[in-house]
Amino acid sequence: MGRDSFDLVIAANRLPVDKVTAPDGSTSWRRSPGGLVTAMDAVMRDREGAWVGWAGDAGEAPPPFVDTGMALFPVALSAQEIADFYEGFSNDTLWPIYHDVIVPATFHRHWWKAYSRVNERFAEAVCDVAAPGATVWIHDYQLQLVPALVRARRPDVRIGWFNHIPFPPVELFAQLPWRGDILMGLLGADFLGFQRKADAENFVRACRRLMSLGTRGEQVRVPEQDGTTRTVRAAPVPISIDVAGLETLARTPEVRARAVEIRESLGNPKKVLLGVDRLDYTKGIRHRLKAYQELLRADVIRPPDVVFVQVATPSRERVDAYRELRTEVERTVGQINGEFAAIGFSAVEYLHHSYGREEMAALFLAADVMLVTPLRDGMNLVAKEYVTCRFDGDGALVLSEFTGAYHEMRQAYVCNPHDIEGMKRVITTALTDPAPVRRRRMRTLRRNVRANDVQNWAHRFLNALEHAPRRPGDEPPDRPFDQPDGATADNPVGGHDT
Ligand code: GDG
Repeated sequence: MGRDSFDLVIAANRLPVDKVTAPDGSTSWRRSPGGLVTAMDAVMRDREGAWVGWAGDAGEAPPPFVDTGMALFPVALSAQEIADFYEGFSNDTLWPIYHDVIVPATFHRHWWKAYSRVNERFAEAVCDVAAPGATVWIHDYQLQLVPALVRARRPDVRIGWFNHIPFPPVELFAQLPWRGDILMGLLGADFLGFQRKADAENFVRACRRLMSLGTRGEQVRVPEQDGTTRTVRAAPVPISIDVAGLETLARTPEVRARAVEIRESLGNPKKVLLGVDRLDYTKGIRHRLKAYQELLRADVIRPPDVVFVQVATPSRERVDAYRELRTEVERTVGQINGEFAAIGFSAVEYLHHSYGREEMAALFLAADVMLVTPLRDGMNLVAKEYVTCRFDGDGALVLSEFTGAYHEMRQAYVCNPHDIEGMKRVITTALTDPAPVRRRRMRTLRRNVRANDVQNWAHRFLNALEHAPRRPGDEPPDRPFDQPDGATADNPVGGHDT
């Protein structure tokens, strides 16, 4: 590795590469699919960039290496830390709290200790490679303590953090025994980016209510140990996808031919419905299946005219709530097929695998109706990927109003996944609307997604970080900071919103 310090340092739980083991036992790195890598490509083109993250295996970390033009610095996680920091605190404490407590959160003090320790390790790794005055961009809920830990060691660097998932309302966030440490960890940043305006507002409100900090609009005032104050800005910067790259892929003759082949192997139904999700309880797969089952029972739709393909990518299989979800989803799929399939065709094609990008694009192109019905989702990239692949202008997107994507894609067939009757109506409309109506909606959706692609998102984030006010006086002096609104340590969620 040539350099040892960098102007731009990314820190994310995972490195942007996966280890591949060949049949002869040799190993190499393959760039992970996913928009974040593409976005970083765009911003690293003109600067020297480094990426700090876990390489995916328990135990000692591999030495730093360069891959696809990025300097990669692996952080080690022991098997115990994977269980406590990652599966435990990140995915079984924070994830449910940040997603409306769809399942109850689990609290363990030793998970929190592991979370703090691993965040320390990430912060050290970042400080080791950041050049003087560097820009540090930290990602997601696994690394919420890193901003303050980096600032304590390196006051010279500019620190940004982006939350890929929702930030919960203060009433839910307040359940966390370590809520104060998390808020102070995040407030080490200069700029905090969120998917929706409501997420940024929830964060600012939590600072006011739980930490008694002064706030004004998007800004939070943080007292420093030396008696001065600092300003931190929290604002929405909704993430997107690599629109040009994905559309180019969808237009290739191979992907188009594969889309035709997929429909043929499904028996050329009149309508194909599709769901693509990590098998996660936030994604609303159970509610979607229930609505579909009731539509079948009411004879509104019937196989083999209609078939529903559900890709459920394996996810977090060592966490109990995920194991239970899988059992339940698979039981329902079995029930639906038992009732409505016949020899030679099924009512639900359930695929518990992960597929290549080409296959995903072909599935999108083959689907008449895309069902994106999460109970809560930070953004949901699948919604944006579907409309991007529909260069033919056809297709219908059914979209939950509880996704971040809904705020940019209101021309979709919008549904509330908790309202099964309502969801059935929306799915029926999406299946039966005349082509001109469908195509008009799709045209607007495609335009909206194109207007904010992932490269644009990365530039917007870095621009906001660069211009974030750092000291009082940097921000426009239009009105005084709101004082904390009467909340106390005993009654943190009391008081009124201003
Ligand atoms: C988090 C937030 C936010 C899925 N299966 C396969 C596959 N995928 C791809 C999809 C999409 C991505 O994975 C999933 O992104 P989502 O946005 O839908 O959801 P999360 O994984 O929960 O992501 C979310 C996101 O971060 C970004 O900020 O939008 O709200 O929860 O790109 O296409 N890709 C391939 N094979 C699969 O089997 N190749």
